[in-house]
Amino acid sequence: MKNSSLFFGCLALVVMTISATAANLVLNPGFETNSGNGTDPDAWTSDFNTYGAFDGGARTDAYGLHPGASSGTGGSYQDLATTPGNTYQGSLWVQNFAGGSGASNVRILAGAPGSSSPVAIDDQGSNTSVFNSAGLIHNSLYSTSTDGSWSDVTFQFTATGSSTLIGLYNAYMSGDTVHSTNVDDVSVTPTVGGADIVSNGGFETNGGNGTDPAAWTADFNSYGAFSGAAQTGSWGLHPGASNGTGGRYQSLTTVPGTSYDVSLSVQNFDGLSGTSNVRVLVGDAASGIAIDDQGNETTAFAPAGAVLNQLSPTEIDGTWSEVTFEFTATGETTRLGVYNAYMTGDDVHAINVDDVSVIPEPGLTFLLALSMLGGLRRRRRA
Ligand SMILES: [Ca+2]
Ligand SMILES: [Ca+2]
Repeated sequence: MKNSSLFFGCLALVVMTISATAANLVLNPGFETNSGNGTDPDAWTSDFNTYGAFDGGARTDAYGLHPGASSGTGGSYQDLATTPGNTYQGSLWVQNFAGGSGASNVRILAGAPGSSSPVAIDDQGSNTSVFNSAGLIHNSLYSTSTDGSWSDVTFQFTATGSSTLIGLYNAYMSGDTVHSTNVDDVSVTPTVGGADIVSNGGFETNGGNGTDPAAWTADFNSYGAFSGAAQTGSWGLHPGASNGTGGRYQSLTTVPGTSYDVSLSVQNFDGLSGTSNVRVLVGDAASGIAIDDQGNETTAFAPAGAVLNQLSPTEIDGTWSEVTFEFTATGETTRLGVYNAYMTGDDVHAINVDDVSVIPEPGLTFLLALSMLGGLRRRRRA
């Protein structure tokens, strides 16, 4: 008995170790293998105007990537082996060049290559020569820390092909002051917990502008699918209508007690400058939660059943930003709602949403593995 306990203990440890150290798909992720300053780091290819390996851009060890040259937009990419339908978690560290203070931006792209419909990297008219908007599965812009320190940025995507390009760019955005960045320690790992449980999270399946996107139901005052709201693909969601509060929801199949990561990308309508707010609700079907501070309430969620009720942690502005939340499911069905929230003091009061995902956290794998081991152990004892 003692031996078998030891055996199952070791097996559990092995399962947990495998889960905790999912392989990084990125080759030369720390840019340490290169031929010196200003060269392409091994496994990375210049898209346009990239400086390359830089010994002044290291967060760890000796080298980092300086993705744009001469304080201009530019960057590098590499091809990752992926499994269609699987979700991936990405991370990288960014800093202003020379630790300078002020604002800079880094753009992250993932998707398939193509020469038509190029994707904009900055707001100055620079386009990638590698990524095609039709095959794009991730597009996000991140601000560096304005005090010049390194900060960790994370992103997610669901692969659509057996190979996925990932591109990292310095993006010269109007209003920035530094326009020059370093990048180091890139990782992309398969999400151990499982696949995205949101249906039509990219809103690509719909009947045209102003219609219900497939799988999404209007709660109240929702415009619906909108071709002007795409971060990736051709469509997004305009959750409210006429600059007013409103939104949509769908039902997810969940496992009670399991934690889920919610991610969505949000931007002001028409890329307008100024502030807006998004509210994300997760919970049971019923009515009565306030969406804004104007007296508008959902008819689709119950106050007592809400396991998540949050305004965006920061106000939305004219650029796409990723908003992330976490919740623990309490039932086998969980509603997810996304709303434009008209808050007093905001300027724009209208948002677009795209790329909504809900992914079970890796803990699920541990629990399933451990409960399977528990079952095995009970059978051996019987
Ligand atoms: Ca490094
Ligand atoms: Ca989309």
